[in-house]
Amino acid sequence: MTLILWEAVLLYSLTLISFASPTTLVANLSQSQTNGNSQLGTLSAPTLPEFLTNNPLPDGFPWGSKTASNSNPYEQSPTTGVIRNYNFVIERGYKAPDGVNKSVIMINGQIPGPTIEANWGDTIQVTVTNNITGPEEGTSLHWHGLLQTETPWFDGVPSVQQCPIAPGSTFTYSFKAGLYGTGWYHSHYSAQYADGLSGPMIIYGPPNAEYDIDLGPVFLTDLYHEPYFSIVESQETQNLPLDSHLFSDNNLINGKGNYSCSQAPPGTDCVPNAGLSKFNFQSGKTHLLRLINAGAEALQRFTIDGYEMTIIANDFVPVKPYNTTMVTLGVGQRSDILVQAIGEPTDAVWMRSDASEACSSSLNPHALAAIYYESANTTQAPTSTATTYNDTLCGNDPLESTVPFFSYSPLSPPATTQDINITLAYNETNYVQWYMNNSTFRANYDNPLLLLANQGNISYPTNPQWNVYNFGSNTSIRIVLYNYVEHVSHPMHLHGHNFWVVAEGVGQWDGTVNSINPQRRDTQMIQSAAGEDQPGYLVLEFNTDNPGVWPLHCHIAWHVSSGMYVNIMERPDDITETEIPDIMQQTCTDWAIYSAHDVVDQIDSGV
Ligand SMILES: *[C@@H]1O[C@H](CO)[C@@H](O)[C@H](O)[C@H]1NC(C)=O
Ligand SMILES: *[C@@H]1O[C@H](CO)[C@@H](O)[C@H](O)[C@H]1NC(C)=O
Ligand SMILES: *[C@@H]1O[C@H](CO)[C@@H](O)[C@H](O)[C@H]1NC(C)=O
Ligand SMILES: *[C@@H]1O[C@H](CO)[C@@H](O)[C@H](O)[C@H]1NC(C)=O
Ligand SMILES: *[C@@H]1O[C@H](CO)[C@@H](O)[C@H](O)[C@H]1NC(C)=O
Ligand SMILES: *[C@@H]1O[C@H](CO)[C@@H](O)[C@H](O)[C@H]1NC(C)=O
Ligand SMILES: *[C@@H]1O[C@H](CO)[C@@H](O)[C@H](O)[C@H]1NC(C)=O
Ligand SMILES: *[C@@H]1O[C@H](CO)[C@@H](O)[C@H](O)[C@H]1NC(C)=O
Ligand SMILES: *[C@@H]1O[C@H](CO)[C@@H](O)[C@H](O)[C@H]1NC(C)=O
Ligand SMILES: *[C@@H]1O[C@H](CO)[C@@H](O)[C@H](O)[C@H]1NC(C)=O
Ligand SMILES: *[C@@H]1O[C@H](CO)[C@@H](O)[C@H](O)[C@H]1NC(C)=O
Ligand SMILES: *[C@@H]1O[C@H](CO)[C@@H](O)[C@H](O)[C@H]1NC(C)=O
Ligand SMILES: [Cu+2]
Repeated sequence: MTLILWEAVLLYSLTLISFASPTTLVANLSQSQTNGNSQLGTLSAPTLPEFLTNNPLPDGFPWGSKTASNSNPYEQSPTTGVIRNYNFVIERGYKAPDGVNKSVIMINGQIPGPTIEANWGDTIQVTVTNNITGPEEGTSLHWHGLLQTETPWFDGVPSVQQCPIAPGSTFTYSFKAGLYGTGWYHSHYSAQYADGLSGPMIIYGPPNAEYDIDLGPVFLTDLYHEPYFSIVESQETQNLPLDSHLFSDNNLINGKGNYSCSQAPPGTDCVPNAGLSKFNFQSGKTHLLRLINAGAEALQRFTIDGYEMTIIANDFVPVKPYNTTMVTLGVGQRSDILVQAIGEPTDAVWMRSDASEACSSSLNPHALAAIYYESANTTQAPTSTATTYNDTLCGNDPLESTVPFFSYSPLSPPATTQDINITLAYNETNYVQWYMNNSTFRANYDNPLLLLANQGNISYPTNPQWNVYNFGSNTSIRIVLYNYVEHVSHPMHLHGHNFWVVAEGVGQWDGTVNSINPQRRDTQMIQSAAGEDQPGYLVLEFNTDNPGVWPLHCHIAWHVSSGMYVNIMERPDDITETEIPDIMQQTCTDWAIYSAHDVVDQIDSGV
């Protein structure tokens, strides 16, 4: 009781102090100590498009008369012939994003990684050098949300389209920016991206709403102080309880956060008040913010104290603008939002992102960043009060709210339907695994499926399982996912397509679908079960306009590590007709040479 009383007094006096003199917001660590060469989260971060400064376009933007409402992006994307070149060197390092010195994997010394920018129809070309040492590891980069329609081999998933990029090797990805909006890229090798190997990817296209200032990426990530490999090891341990939870240590906005060092184990290299992200607002202007959930596990709830926000795109799909005071983002999802700076020129206000307490597990779920108007004192902490919201639903906004701007409807009925049950169980040696139709996935790094299918090989080992669903030459596919597990919802991500979400909910799906211009996107939450015969369900549809082998998986890093993953094989006959560049086979030759003398420690599914 004394303790409670003492806490009350302490809280009270803190409140008094903060009223007496506003707390300052001066970082204890330099930008280089928290985020390396990245400028994200600083007041000097550029507004976008940054590249226009160096690469002015003679005739404005290159999409001509195409607008967000008159062009089908899947059939009518422009081809500009412009190549946007990036050179990425991947290395391990130590940074302290929230003041705790931790092992990270960086691109060009940056965490988050460099922002890729392109116009709709450009070619993005990224040369990746794997310089990961101490220990060496393979790697690969996936371009989340892009369809790879002309280049299905550059999707970046080891065991599917390529062998891992061997330590010391260099590999060049080259693909079209065929969709536009806010995307991101990340490593698809084990859970590497949880150590920071990811970054924003922004593609400019015709707008579907007016705004004045593009503030650029707002990168939301849960943070784990332990290296990703140790976390995966801790999950791939015998006899873990089926309902055990792995808690993140913190939550970050643009790679920065605050941490109370007394929470850390004794001896932790920790500095309090490391520094929070800061953003500029100009009074009277409308700002575009590009929210990206690039985390490992957490469902993010994004708010700006007292502000209404207008959502204009979900993933790479512009939507009819709708208003909200809280934006929900599952891992992998993006939302473009417009925010009107309705305050005074001297205003300062908190931006917040909470790892949902109902849907996720975090020791410090509340991420903060400061927004400063043009005449605000940028060393003072804002004093605004958090917007309250309902944290109950572990799903996305209602499908009635999320209506694509360009109207496009699925064929009805689809040519084929596949049900997939999602369950959680111990495997034969008592490790907790996720099962898709009773089968947990394990990658074979040495035999990428697309390359085998290209040679006409479409029959694969069933133990361990490669979870290949061969849809033959069907012209359209419906996938009905049932989540039989209670208290866990999942962000389901499909490569190679924006799927239609034709139904979503909890209980026995009654077969009803929304078939008129339903929400399209590349990642959608499936809700948890509400009881034994009350599964969460998610009904996806897409047309098979993109021959290839496409992962469909949960985007929670630790779940995909434990097998929550299948491969969609689309039009294998056309895959055999495809000419795949020799460099894809070269990734396997290099990987074979490397793995012949270094043991590859694949403790998880591999992707
Ligand atoms: C960090 O900042 C706080 C206040 O902002 C200060 O009290 C503390 O001494 C600083 N710590 C270090 C290691 O600089
Ligand atoms: C972080 O830890 C690494 C490894 O222990 C060490 O080399 C480095 O100096 C530390 N960095 C800081 C800023 O303390
Ligand atoms: C890779 O790392 C080594 C050792 O740190 C360094 O000497 C080399 O310059 C790096 N390579 C690249 C391409 O940065
Ligand atoms: C950051 O954390 C420190 C230590 O817990 C705390 O004293 C300080 O008030 C926090 N700063 C902010 C802006 O939340
Ligand atoms: C949406 O929010 C904006 C900005 O607060 C506001 O101007 C607009 O009137 C709102 N629209 C609706 C339909 O409420
Ligand atoms: C900004 O706020 C800080 C901290 O309260 C104060 O020390 C400084 O004088 C202020 N600057 C201006 C220009 O008012
Ligand atoms: C919160 O959301 C849940 C799920 O959508 C709903 O059942 C509940 O009524 C809501 N609560 C409030 C107070 O609005
Ligand atoms: C999924 O589980 C339900 C309930 O146990 C069962 O009736 C159904 O046959 C299963 N479907 C598949 C594809 O395994
Ligand atoms: C069970 O899962 C663990 C962890 O992925 C794996 O090492 C082990 O081989 C699996 N056991 C069987 C019998 O497949
Ligand atoms: C689903 O599981 C059943 C039973 O193991 C199996 O017969 C069937 O082939 C599986 N379906 C697919 C598409 O793998
Ligand atoms: C899935 O596995 C369970 C337990 O091994 C078994 O009882 C069930 O029949 C299997 N279901 C299918 C569709 O194979
Ligand atoms: C297909 O490839 C797998 C993996 O290399 C191999 O085990 C299998 O024998 C091959 N099948 C055929 C028909 O070549
Ligand atoms: Cu999951």
